[in-house]
Amino acid sequence: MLLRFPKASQAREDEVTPRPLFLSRRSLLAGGAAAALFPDAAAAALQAPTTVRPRDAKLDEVTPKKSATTYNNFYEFGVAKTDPAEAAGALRTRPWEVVVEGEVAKPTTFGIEDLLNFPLEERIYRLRCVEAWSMVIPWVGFPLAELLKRVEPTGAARYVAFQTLHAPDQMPVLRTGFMEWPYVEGLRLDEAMHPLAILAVGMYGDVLPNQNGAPVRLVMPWKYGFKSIKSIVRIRLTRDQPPTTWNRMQAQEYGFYANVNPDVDHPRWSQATERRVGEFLRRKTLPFNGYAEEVASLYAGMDLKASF
Ligand SMILES: Nc1nc2c(c(=O)[nH]1)N[C@H]1C(S)=C(S)[C@@H](COP(=O)(O)O)O[C@H]1N2
Ligand SMILES: [Mo]
Repeated sequence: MLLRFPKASQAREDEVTPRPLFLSRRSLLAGGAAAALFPDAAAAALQAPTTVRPRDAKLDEVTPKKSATTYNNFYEFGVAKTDPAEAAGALRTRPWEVVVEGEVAKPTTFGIEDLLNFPLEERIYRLRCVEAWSMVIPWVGFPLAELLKRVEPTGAARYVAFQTLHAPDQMPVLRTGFMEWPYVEGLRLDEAMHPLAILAVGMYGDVLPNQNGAPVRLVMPWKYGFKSIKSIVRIRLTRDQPPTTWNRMQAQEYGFYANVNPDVDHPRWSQATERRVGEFLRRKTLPFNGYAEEVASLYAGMDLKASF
């Protein structure tokens, strides 16, 4: 299940059908669980243990891949949950570049091949949508901090702005005038640098399906799903808080922070519980989606009801 993606040098130009390569084994699971899951892990293939151990991995069953790839929000391809799986085949994910610019000493354009060469890890995270459903997904990616360190943020950088591809020829909803495009998101720089924040290039041991945000997306496990912007082409470090798509549309309903918080209801529904996709009984929603121990200190002294 653990994998490494093909290095750029190993991938053929015409390789449109992605294939997983099982070159190295690495896990953020607790040692015991990792050993149980990967009993045959060759010691030589194990990389340095990491200190980040999301605690939920053992508690939550991974959502079936079929559900995670057919029940999606990717409004560029339609508003129904099944639209992205049906329409995102039109998205061209090669060639692909991510421009990283703004308040940085070294503005850099990363090709998708460069991103696949970051040390990839598997991380099993909950994704909690603001619509009160959730999934548990084994992502493959690397800490966003690793990318940001490469470009050397200046002392003036306080926020990070993200932008999705804007391609009306490939994204049918962009031709309708419904919503303002491209989809944009933003984080405070310290949130972006947190070790739980990752850029994902894969899931379930394979590259990302288009409908899940190929070829590279953000995953912010302690925030509502809409912060986890898909198919990223631009990352800009800024002095001022950047606009975000859902906040711009409906500021009373969607804040800039969007931390999962069972105590702050959405104006039109409760956020206290959630339905795990594939289950009937609702579960209690946890503060920061269960990652409070890791991230709550980022918000010390803030009124989370006001800054929702
Ligand atoms: N570009 C873009 N990114 C997006 C969205 C979107 O519509 N467009 N939807 C968001 C929402 S609301 C959620 S819940 C997650 C869903 O991710 P998934 O479909 O891969 O589970 O993606 C987020 N990222
Ligand atoms: Mo969402």
